[in-house]
Amino acid sequence: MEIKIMKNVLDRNKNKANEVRDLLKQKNVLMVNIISSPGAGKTTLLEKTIGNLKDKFKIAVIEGDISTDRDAQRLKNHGIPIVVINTEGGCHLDSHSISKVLPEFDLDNLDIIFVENVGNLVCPSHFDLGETFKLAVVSITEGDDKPIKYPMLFREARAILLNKLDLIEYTNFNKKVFYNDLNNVNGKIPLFEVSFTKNEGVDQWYNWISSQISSK
Ligand SMILES: Nc1nc2c(ncn2[C@@H]2O[C@H](COP(=O)(O)OP(=O)(O)O)[C@@H](O)[C@H]2O)c(=O)[nH]1
Ligand SMILES: [Mg+2]
Ligand SMILES: [Zn+2]
Repeated sequence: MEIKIMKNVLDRNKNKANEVRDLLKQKNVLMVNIISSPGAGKTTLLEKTIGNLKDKFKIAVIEGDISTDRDAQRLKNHGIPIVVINTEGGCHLDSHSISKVLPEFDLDNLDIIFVENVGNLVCPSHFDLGETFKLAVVSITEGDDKPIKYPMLFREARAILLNKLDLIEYTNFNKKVFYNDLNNVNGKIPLFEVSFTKNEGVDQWYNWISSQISSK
């Protein structure tokens, strides 16, 4: 019985997600669902990426936050449209909440919407938001075992950012182990090794995301 209830929830979420995806396709807007554990660097990624791309593309952000608007505050200097979805403790965003906030944006005047999902490696991977693709962010300080422990995200994502490379010498992060596990889960996925705070490795990421927007 419980299994059936869970399935109904996911089915309803999927149906709404397909509506969202159809609308965004019709409006020619890309939506990127950013998933990571808390603190991997999603908001930092957005601060830097918006700063780099905002002269070229029209960008908006949906901030999923459990109880504050702190991440949105960090982004507001960029002068782009931002909507906060406060999940009131909920550990993931779903397609219904995305569908509800989309009317806040002028979709005819946007190229891309970045969605910062709630920091959590588990259920955000299961809830389709109607995004064009998922982006996984992992960081050196979390350890090298995330692809093997949370394979769903790494299977579903279109690209991975491995952030905080500047800290690798202070940790026991083993790149060989990380890449070997990742290869078993998803061998073909593009991956960018970066340090967003030190602006290292970021140009390849900016080029890749720009090409995704340009070819939408
Ligand atoms: N050393 C280092 N710290 C980083 C890097 N990227 C983010 N941080 C820090 O990690 C913390 C969490 O980052 P944040 O972007 O808020 O993560 P989020 O919870 O995924 O949105 C902040 O103190 C950031 O300054 C990085 O490349 N190197
Ligand atoms: Mg954040
Ligand atoms: Zn959840």
